[in-house]
Amino acid sequence: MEHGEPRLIPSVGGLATALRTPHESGGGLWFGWPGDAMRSPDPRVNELLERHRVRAVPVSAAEMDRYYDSYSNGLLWPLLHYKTETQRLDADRDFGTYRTVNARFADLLANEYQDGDVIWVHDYHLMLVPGMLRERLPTAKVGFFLHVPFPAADIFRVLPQREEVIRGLLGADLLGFHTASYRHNFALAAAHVLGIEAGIEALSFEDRHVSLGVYPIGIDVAAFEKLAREDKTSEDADKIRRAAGNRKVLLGVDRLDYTKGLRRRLLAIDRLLEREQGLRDRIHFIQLAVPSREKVEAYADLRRTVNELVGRINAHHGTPTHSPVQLLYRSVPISQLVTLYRAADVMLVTPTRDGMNLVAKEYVASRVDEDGVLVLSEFAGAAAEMQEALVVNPYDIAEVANATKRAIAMAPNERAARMRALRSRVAENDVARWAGGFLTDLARAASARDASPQPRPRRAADSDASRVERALERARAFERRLILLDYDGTLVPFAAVPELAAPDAELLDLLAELANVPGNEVHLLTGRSRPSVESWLGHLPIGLATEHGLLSRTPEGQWTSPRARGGAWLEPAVTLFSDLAKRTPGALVEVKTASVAFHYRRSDPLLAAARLREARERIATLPDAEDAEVLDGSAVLELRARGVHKGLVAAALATGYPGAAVFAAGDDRTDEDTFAALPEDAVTLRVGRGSTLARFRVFDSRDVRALLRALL
Ligand code: ADQ
Repeated sequence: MEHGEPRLIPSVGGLATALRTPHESGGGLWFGWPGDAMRSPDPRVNELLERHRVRAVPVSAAEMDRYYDSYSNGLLWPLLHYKTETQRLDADRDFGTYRTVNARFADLLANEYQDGDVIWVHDYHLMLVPGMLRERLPTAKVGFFLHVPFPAADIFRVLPQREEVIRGLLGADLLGFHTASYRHNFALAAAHVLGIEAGIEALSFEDRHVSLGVYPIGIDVAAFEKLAREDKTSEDADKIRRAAGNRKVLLGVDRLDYTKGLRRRLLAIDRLLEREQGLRDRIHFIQLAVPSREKVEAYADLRRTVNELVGRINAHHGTPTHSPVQLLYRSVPISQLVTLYRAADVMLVTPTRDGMNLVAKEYVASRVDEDGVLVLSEFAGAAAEMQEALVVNPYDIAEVANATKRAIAMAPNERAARMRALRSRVAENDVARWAGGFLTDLARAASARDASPQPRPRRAADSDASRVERALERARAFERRLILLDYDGTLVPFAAVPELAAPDAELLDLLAELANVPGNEVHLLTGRSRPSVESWLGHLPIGLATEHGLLSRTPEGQWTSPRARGGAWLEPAVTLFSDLAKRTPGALVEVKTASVAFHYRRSDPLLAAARLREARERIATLPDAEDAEVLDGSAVLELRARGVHKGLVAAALATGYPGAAVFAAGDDRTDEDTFAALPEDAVTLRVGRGSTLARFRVFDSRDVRALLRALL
């Protein structure tokens, strides 16, 4: 607002610049929180936002405390930067608000979505949005880019909401990271948390393919070069140098954040000046720090320590006419920033962790004179592309001090050689290339999904309880009802050990009552083998289809002969799986009549992935391998006789009981075969998450039981 007239000031940040062109030429919309502008009663503010195709997502001040300061910046940010000890202790309780705000973004996006649109979600504040969009818009092209590091799986596992967060991210078609190691960390964390197979460039999850890509963000190189070449910039840079006397100018430019390594950087300067007293009057270190996230406690603490350190260094190493460190708490316009970059003999970029770090790239882009030395932390994503810098471990204070000394003394020809190499790489991978690369891959990932055969379009299953109840009421009005039920995860919750998932008295009564209603026929369709199912439920007048329908029993208790036999492949497959399990801690093998399964939920994901690759190769060489098929389940690889699945049983039961209303419930991939085989008007129910062919969705087995009771 200036003189009462609202103005929109374009952000100079790399992201905003990168997306300006696709935004303007492609008719895009920005969705975001516009800060205080939202509270302005001035209608012109809205007009202005509208004109620039910005959609404001409202977030109240109270929500901002919980969503942004607490959960996002007090809990996620430190975790993603390996600073678990800095996490706000009780921020986990603000996850509800994080979810609410994420859902608001998803709702507003879904409202404005048009067929063919591409949605690109950015950063750790919005990690649930891709999954929420997938539920609302099953066929939308959704990409997600993480601007910060993705930490090692053992650190990520600390997050109480890890599963919901990973599921949220996996709603995307393409997930982008700055470096190959972040991508790798993510793939392993996802494999670990969800018990899915680890992959490097893609993960398969709930029948979908999620691509994982590496896109190191760049900067608007041309803009920095242009500013750097202006006469005024050179003149001002000279002024800074003159003011510094004959001293070497060292520079640090950071947000005031504990991940940026400011404290250790200052300690390194302190160490250097202590050891090399001759340097005391020969360096001038300018540290620019923009205050940020001041409501988060850890940031106030940081400011205090930084002040103390600077005071100590200047008190110990200063002279009556010179203080070695000059600390400025402020943000400066980009032209001044470039001037400083041009003036700095040595640029210190030493974060303890940083997704990328754009300052390193901005410094290099501004050095059109091919001079200057960059000291760069190996824990900044930028180090993956900028090996010609003096790369240091920021935790090793002596090493940083040495590198700084080396930078100060470096010969001009070495400086120029290193800088030229850095400049050409930064110029090549600028921000336009970053955005273009991501969007091209996203289009490819999403069209691969559209092209893959899908028997019936997936729909967003309806979780409105009253609509399920109405559908059941209609079913009740029929004279005959066919009820098909999965067992584990549908009628009972998962147990630690399969043998512990025995039916409770309430369930036994419910099934008996259902089966005794005239016109009802109840069948259990399960992957379990005959003995356990028979011992638990054999006394009830219900049908039992075990091993996914290989062996069935009529409600009257008549077992039919198996639909298929094990074949010559079975025995060697058991030997193969047992051999793999022996070499895979935590894995176990389950042998059934005509199938064998390798369970790896409790194994190391990377090891399991290697074993699965080996398993697939060796399965192909088994005798009569073509009679068997591989089924990828949740943390289980099963090899079974080809052509046996719940869908066959479901279809046979439906034709064998004509004119009946059909009700079916299940919770995993194998139940999708059931849903696919049933007529459109069947009341199909998916328990839990995941894309599904079912019409309705409920949360857990308690909901299923309640609905079955309603059927009585
Ligand atoms: P940030 O943590 O904000 O970004 P960074 O990449 O260094 O970190 O970007 C900071 C930006 O702010 C730079 O463009 C810099 O010029 C500017 N800036 C810093 N101090 C300034 C000052 N005093 N005055 C003016 N401008 C200043 C997050 C991740 C990074 C990742 C980016 C982009 O934490 O790792 O590189 O997103 O993906």
